[in-house]
Amino acid sequence: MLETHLDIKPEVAEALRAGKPVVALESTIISHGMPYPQNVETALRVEQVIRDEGAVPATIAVIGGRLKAGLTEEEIEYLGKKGLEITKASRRDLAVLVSRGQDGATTVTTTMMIAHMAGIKVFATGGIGGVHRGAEKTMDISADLEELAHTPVLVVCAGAKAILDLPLTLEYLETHGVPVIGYGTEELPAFYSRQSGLKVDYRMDTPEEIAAAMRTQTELGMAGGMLVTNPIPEAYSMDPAVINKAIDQAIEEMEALGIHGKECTPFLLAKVKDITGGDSLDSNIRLVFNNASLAAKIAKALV
Ligand code: PSU
Ligand code: MN
Repeated sequence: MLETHLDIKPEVAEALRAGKPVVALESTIISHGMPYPQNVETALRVEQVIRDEGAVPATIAVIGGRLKAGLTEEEIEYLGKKGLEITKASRRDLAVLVSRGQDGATTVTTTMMIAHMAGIKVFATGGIGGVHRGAEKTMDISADLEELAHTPVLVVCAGAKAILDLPLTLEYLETHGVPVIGYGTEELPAFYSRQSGLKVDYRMDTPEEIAAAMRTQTELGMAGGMLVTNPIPEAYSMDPAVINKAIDQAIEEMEALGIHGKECTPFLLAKVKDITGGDSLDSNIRLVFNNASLAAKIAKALV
């Protein structure tokens, strides 16, 4: 039944059959996370980073109602050009988009879902959604956290950014049984910068160690995922004071405009980019490459 909705790109299907490493990539980052044309350039380059490591990339999206595990260059270009016109697709959107034959840019949540359907175990992105600041009142908690609790896909990200309430995000992950691993660090990285002042659950220093933990989680019959947080390379790390000030200002504007729900993250990303004169976008692009490279190494260690 599933097969009637899922298209696995031949190159990806072949790699999975042959037991070769595959890394999933999301498409909300393309349509909603970055402006055109940097979004398309980044999406294509990040696939190349994965190939250079000897793994096969599978960018995931919903196109014309088909769940796609692996996109062509033309499809990536299409998602990037259409940008915000493409529906940001979380779990609640998936069945409706498919039944209507529409397009969707997959978030961490739906990328994990489709990766799992296709048999892909490792996924690289920039940042995950989390518990938003003020969630005590708004109840704005990303479905990404719930998906990490239930779907056995390992997600490599650069930590969570301060547009979220980081301590509450960690609490939520703990409650739902998701291990948070720091790659080469004990401190939770904060996306644009390496420092958050918070601790991860476990520090691991090699892709092999991470792959072993994921393999064991599966052997134990545990259904959930794992979150690997990979600090942005030193050279591109932003001053926490500068970036946090920009984030505070962006949140103030967002509240004044009454923006809420799924528009929050894309609004804040675009605003922070404007306030920092584009510096945050450069950092964002670099950390995605860094995560793709680590994810490919973990995928290789897993097969
Ligand atoms: N963080 C980023 N860039 C992004 C996102 C998060 O730095 O593009 C996207 C991811 O697709 C993530 C989604 O899954 O935003 C979370 O949205 P929400 O908070 O509405 O669940
Ligand atoms: Mn939300």
